[in-house]
Amino acid sequence: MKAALLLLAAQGELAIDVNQIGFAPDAPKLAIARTPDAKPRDWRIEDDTGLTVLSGKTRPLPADPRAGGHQQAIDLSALTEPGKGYRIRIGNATSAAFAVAPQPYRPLASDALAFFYHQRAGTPILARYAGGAQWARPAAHVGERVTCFAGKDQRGNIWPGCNHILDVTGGWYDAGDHGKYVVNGGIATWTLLNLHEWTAGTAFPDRAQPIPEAGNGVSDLLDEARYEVEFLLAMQVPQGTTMRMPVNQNDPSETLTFTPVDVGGMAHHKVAGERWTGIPMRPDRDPETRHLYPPSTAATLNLAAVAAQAARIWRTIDPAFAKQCLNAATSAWAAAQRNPQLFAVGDFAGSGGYGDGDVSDEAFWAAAELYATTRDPRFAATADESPHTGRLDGEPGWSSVAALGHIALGLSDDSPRRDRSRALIAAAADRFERERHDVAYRIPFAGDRYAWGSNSNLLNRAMLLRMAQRWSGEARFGAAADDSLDYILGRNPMGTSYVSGHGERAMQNPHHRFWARQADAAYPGPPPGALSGGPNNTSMGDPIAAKLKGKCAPQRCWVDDIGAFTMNEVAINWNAPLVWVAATAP
Ligand code: 9MR
Repeated sequence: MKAALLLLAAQGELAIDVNQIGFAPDAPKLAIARTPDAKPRDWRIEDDTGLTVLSGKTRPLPADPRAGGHQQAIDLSALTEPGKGYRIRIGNATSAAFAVAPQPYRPLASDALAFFYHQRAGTPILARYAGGAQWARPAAHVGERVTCFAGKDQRGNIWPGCNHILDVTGGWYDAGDHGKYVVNGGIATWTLLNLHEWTAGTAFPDRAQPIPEAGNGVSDLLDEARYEVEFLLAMQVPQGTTMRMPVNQNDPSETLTFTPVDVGGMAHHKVAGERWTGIPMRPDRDPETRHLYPPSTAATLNLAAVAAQAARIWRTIDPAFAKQCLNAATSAWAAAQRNPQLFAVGDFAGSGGYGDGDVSDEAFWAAAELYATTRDPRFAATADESPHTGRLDGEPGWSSVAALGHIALGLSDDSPRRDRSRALIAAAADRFERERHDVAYRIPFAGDRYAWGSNSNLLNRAMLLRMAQRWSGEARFGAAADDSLDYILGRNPMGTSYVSGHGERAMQNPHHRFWARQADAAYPGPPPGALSGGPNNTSMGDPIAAKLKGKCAPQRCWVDDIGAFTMNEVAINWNAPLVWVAATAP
């Protein structure tokens, strides 16, 4: 019955889905037509004067339950003449405009990085950097000197608080909320720093971006990343600190037992408000009391990994900062060794959990980064003993970071470990690349479970594919990475570019407390370059998603609505791989 309804909903539609930025002249170019039936149709492409420049017939594709309805392929690879404002037409249906141009994703990469400037806490966002007065805002959460949450969490566990106060001003807001989380800050920062390493420092050189640090002689990519690295460092607990903590309890639903623990060198899991604020909410108007939340092993290992990575990057650029990072990394590592099982189990109101009951991948990642930076054989031995050494299950995400460790080793100059990690990444890329041939929209993900932030999963796959392409020379890997970008930018059954401001039919109403025009006309819409989390058919927990439950094909479980936080939020760990993939696109 439900399936029948789906089919009905899809019937009668005639639409053309295409990457709304466009293509490099020599790139393969695929668009997808959604048609009422499987009958082939004539298509033509018009240029911006209305002249037909190419035509052909659609090729019906096998039914794909991930998309629902009927899809047909339009191969426009023969369109190589540079131009703007091309459109594909089938009968009365017209695609969004797109361009054929060399390096078409440069502006996208820059706007995607600008997202991080907009998300900065503790500093005013100035019109001259923000791309317009509507996105300027006063400094918020300034002088953020905070202590630990004390009292009852939502499950009735009583947290004792702590005696220290940390100044954790700065860093990036995580997403549409104003929480700052070490776990998620870790992978987001790592991704930007890795882009610096991957491109040998050529991505976003000094003065490439409109940020306050432009002109300081340092890469703007590093300047932006450092804004968060310094926050991560600030989240470290002073040496010699004891706190009462739940140890080795990884089920958040159980009643917790607290024992005294030496937490010196660990990182607090997050700093956030006591309750969720409503929408809209300019951050400087946030009325909530903010607290540090308990340290966790996962946050500590995130700090160890990113600080180790930062230490090798800044070694020549700012040796004193590099040294500070290395000290933080090694002390965090030691603290995590001492406390390998402090899980983030508190069920606190007002912020996300980012809980993770398995930190073996975080330990592998941190050991790999520390080894790559120090070449200390102890870290190599720890990485070698890890269950993650000989395997790579999938793309990275905030809770599964083994791939980041393999990338660190894959970029190191220790040849046996480098080759082993590269081989694992190539094997994963090979699996991803094969998957795209089973999918009507030809993306390197053939599953039918679309996670919270699914667009970022796809982009993280694209990152691994690009790495495999460079290391193997196989063009199919790069083509599969390009397919991911095509999908993100409009070749999807929502007919939407999931990046604000990039494409004629782009996302406009992210779940964000400041880019909240949909909720309040006095607030701005999103600046260009913010990536929607994307379709989510696995945790449809917001009121908009709840209405779609059971009624959408996986790739269509998405609504451009500010209330749809499970489908249309933006987040630092999602925009970071967008920066990576856009900046490395041909
Ligand atoms: O990205 C996170 C996703 O994987 C989780 O399933 C979800 C629910 O715990 O939380 C997401 O992260 C959110 C975080 O908890 C709070 N800030 C916004 C993040 C993106 O929605």
